[in-house]
Amino acid sequence: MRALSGFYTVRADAGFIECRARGRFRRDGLTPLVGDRVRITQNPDGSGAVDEILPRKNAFGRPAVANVDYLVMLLSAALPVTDPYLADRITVRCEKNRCGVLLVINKCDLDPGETLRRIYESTGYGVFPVSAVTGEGVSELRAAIEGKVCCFTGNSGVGKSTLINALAPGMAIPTGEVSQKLGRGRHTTRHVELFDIGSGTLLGDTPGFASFGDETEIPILPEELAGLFPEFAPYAGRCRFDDCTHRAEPGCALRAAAEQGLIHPSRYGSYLRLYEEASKLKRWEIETT
Ligand SMILES: Nc1nc2c(ncn2[C@@H]2O[C@H](COP(=O)(O)OP(=O)(O)O)[C@@H](O)[C@H]2O)c(=O)[nH]1
Ligand SMILES: [Mg+2]
Ligand SMILES: [Zn+2]
Repeated sequence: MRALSGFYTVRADAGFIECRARGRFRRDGLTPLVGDRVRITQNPDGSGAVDEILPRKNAFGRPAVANVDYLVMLLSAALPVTDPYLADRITVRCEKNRCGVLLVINKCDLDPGETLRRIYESTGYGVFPVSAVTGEGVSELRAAIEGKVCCFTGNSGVGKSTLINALAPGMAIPTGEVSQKLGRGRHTTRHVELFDIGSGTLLGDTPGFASFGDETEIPILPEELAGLFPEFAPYAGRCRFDDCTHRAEPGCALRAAAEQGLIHPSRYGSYLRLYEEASKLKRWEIETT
């Protein structure tokens, strides 16, 4: 439930147990993450030791959380207006990490965000128009995340703190972009925690868009990118060329689908931009190895 300076707070049947990790984790280059399922041994003094980390469904570098069921991304058509490209960078990262995605269109009292709604309803991801201020749509979102491990992300000012408070009224969840740096100099430690907001729903760290993901994430290769847009799946293998990159090749089924509006042009546009980015990364990697 919590990681802080080499101490891991584990929720067990017997309650919360403060644990250290066995030395061999360090030797194996493994660190327990918040969200991990672990086996522990309890010491006579009540403290514990993490003996084993059970296989992970997924893991993120930032937020440093494992076994996330849903990344809940907040978007808004009112200020600050969300750039869908920034959101698409993150949906792709979630697909790569095998993590579910929910899209919340917040500030619907100011602007219903019809365009964002059309873009993301076309992806198949769950889309929730809400207003964290009026409470509209909040109970539907609460039901969708019941019993799940979730992390929220979105631009600064999009309403993450307000929405988390609306989901868990009176719980005073510390939502101020929860990753804090404690200490100075060489021994800078990050504090990460999961909060139980009831009904088995656990809320993890809440990074802004800008700090989502980090250098520890596995790079995404250009040729795998199309597979990370779930709504592109019906067109897989239907292009004229087997090695189609879905950019300018003749007979590209995916580009044709985008031109016909079967794939949202905003998502196809993000694909093209991300492809360029991923290609640069790949060239750089080849040059340095
Ligand atoms: N009108 C309106 N304002 C909102 C809504 N959600 C958040 N806000 C306001 O937007 C500002 C930023 O919200 P905050 O929760 O701090 O955003 P965060 O930076 O993502 O945590 C605050 O002034 C909130 O009151 C909403 O649904 N409707
Ligand atoms: Mg906040
Ligand atoms: Zn193609």
